[in-house]
Amino acid sequence: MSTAPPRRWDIFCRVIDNYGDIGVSWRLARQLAHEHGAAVRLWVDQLPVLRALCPEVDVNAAVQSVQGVRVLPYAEGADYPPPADVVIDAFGGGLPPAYIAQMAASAVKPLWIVLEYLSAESWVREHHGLPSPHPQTGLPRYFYFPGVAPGSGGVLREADLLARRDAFCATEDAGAGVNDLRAWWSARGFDDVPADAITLSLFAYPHAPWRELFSACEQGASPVVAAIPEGPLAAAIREACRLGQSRRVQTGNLELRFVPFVPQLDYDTLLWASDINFVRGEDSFVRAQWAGQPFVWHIYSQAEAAHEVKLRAFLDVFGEVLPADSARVVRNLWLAWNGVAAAPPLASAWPEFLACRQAQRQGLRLWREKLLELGDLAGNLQHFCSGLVAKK
Ligand code: TRH
Repeated sequence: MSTAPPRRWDIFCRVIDNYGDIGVSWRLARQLAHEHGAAVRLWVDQLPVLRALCPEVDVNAAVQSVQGVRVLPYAEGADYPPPADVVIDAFGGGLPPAYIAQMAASAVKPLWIVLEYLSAESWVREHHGLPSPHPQTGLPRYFYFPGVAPGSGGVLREADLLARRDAFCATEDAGAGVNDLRAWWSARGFDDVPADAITLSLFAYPHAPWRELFSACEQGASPVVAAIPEGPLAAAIREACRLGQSRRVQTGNLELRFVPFVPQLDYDTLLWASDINFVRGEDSFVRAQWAGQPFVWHIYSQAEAAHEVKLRAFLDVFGEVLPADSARVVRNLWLAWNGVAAAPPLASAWPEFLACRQAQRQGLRLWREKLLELGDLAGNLQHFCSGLVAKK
């Protein structure tokens, strides 16, 4: 019987769309390698998508080591080396049949973990960690659910994340960080942000009701500066407003700044430096929670409006750390931003949201404590797998 924690990990990621699948897989891979001394291979089917998050990646390399992780191509018909101790099937995208055959032929069967999507729904507690042996081979397979409530796998958080975030925000509060912010904007070719402006980072899917948001900001009492990362939303705004390739546009009290899509390691800084963060999908949504600034989630749409159930489930648990009135205001804006039928108009939800930013920041400090109590996803996963290996 072996009790040593599993050291060799294979993570298989098929990019369905956008950046979330690889965003989570890459973050997990790095953390397992850096903080748990694991030998990690990340198998990914779309290297250019990983490259957007990590510019060091060579899209033409068959095998490469990047930030302590071996990155390899995930291809259906390819040959695979002997499997690792733990195999992560990211978001249930599936494993290549040739690799499964190798797993089945191994003397010591690897652990197969299906890493699921994050959800705050209560059923997660009953399904998290359950065994579900692979029907064709009988290989041991388990479902693992990230989550924000006890009984789930928690969310990803690097060991030094909060110290880095707190150091950045402390210098901001003391005024010293102004230089960092100035440098951030000037490195991207922009003037400094006016001192009285509310800054937004705006990462959302193109179908978000951005016109309503912009119109509320244009007419608002305070100047607003919105940083919009290049991508489908920026393209949709440019096209609809006939902005051509302009990088900066002033309209009423709103200034739009189109900023480059930054490497994943830099994205946190944008969140920390913004007064309000609009985020989407899964990974940016989690990073906004750790950033601790008021945020608005544009959830990934699913068939039959399944995402609305997920959205409301999160709002229910998140609302517990907010005063009742602020919880109502946050819910209203999030439902409006997600186009939920019968949501109040964004025009009225937005100023109310702005007015309770302080209460939201306080609530987010409590939220952070709650998330910390869950441990972090990579550490929890390591612990879970070590336990299973010890039982073998
Ligand atoms: O890109 P997303 O919408 O990704 C996904 C996928 O669509 C997936 O199929 C879906 O199931 C899932 O959402 C729920 O959103 P997400 O998860 O926030 O991923 C974005 C990643 O991009 C995240 O790791 C942060 C990173 N990022 C940068 O590195 N630089 C940037 O400038 C920005 C804006 C984001």
